[in-house]
Amino acid sequence: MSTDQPAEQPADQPAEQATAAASGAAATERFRTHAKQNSGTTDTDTRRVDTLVSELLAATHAVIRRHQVTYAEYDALKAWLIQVGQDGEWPLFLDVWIEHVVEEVAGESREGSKGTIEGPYYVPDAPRLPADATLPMRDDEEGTPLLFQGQVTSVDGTALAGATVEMWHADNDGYYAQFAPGLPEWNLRGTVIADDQGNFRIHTIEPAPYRIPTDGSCGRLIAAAGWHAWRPAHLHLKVSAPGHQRVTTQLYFKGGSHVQDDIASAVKPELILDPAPAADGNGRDVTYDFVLDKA
Ligand code: MBD
Ligand code: FE
Repeated sequence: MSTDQPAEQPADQPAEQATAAASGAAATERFRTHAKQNSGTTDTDTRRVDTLVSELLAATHAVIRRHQVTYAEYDALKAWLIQVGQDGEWPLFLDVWIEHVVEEVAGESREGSKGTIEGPYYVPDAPRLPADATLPMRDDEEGTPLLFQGQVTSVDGTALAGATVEMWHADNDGYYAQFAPGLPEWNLRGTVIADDQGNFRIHTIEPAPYRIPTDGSCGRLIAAAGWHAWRPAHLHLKVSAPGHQRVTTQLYFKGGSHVQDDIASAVKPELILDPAPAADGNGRDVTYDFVLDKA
């Protein structure tokens, strides 16, 4: 993942040189070494594979008949599918256009805090930090300072001492460490351990909206279909505690661009923050509490 990245680049060569192929390759490698639920087709029942794949194919056949799909269109699809793999953009494609429904199904029976998709850019084992912490960042990290604080409790109201709050997000240019060149390995990524009351205070900066790379296959699809390429600015989180289900979520900013039309369909009303001007006059503060379902 980070191993084939150039080491630190000079400050005059910022992350704008990020390419779809480089971030796609990193996301593909990350998935191979740490698939979301660590499972594959090997433990899926034959009859279920038959049902799911047969219905998926039948849905595709129906679209071809309904829209009289031509050989030219079939070949364009074939070329595009081949290229998605070559660009390493399957994680991006799947997480942007499909994962939200998988998450909807998976989260249906949970009562605690709402989750949403994980996306392609989570990396486990970010540096462990105390309950009152600043995420790793560059000395001259740009962006509005943000204090994100809250408490982790169980659905029964008990404070969850020592809960783990993993946070990762893009920088002020919309780039993720380990998936764009020139960023320190753990920039804006951390594993915060809540205090004995389940409280945490995380100092970071507000991320910029994320734009799907335009130079790869997903970008070509977006252009060909006349869509936009944007996700609203967001913080990614995984919150966990012993005896409880881990929640994977994202939080957005009220009034931010594309909160209403996220290309990844991953915004829910419960996930929109409304930060206030900071008490110390520097940036913004927001409180958001997490409630975890029992395991
Ligand atoms: C992201 O940052 C993201 O969170 C998702 C879901 C897809 C692409 C980029
Ligand atoms: Fe993201």
